[in-house]
Amino acid sequence: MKIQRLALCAAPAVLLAACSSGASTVSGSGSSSTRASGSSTAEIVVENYTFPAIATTPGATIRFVDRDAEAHTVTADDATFKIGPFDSASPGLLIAPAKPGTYAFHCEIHPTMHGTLVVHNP
Ligand SMILES: [Cu+2]
Repeated sequence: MKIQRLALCAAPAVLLAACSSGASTVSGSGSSSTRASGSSTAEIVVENYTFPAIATTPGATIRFVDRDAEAHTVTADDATFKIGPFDSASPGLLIAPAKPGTYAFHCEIHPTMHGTLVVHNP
């Protein structure tokens, strides 16, 4: 399901425009913004130039899916981690820090974008 939609969005400009303009209504199979899949991989949707709150466990893999027209980065304010730029064609993968705590991060491309990654004790 998801792969099919990605494939459509990767098709020529006309389709791509259709995909992005319909994004708000075609939110798909009820998957909301923050969803921990139960395994150690969580998927985070970055949409409307906003990061959702993220809670995870040490060493977990977090997949950032970009639904905006522009690329983003996830850069810890204290430089503990940095991924990206990633965009709608290729998600970003972040391995959560091993040390529990609260990490503030931002997007280097859009200085107004800020988020918080909370790493819980395992
Ligand atoms: Cu950004």
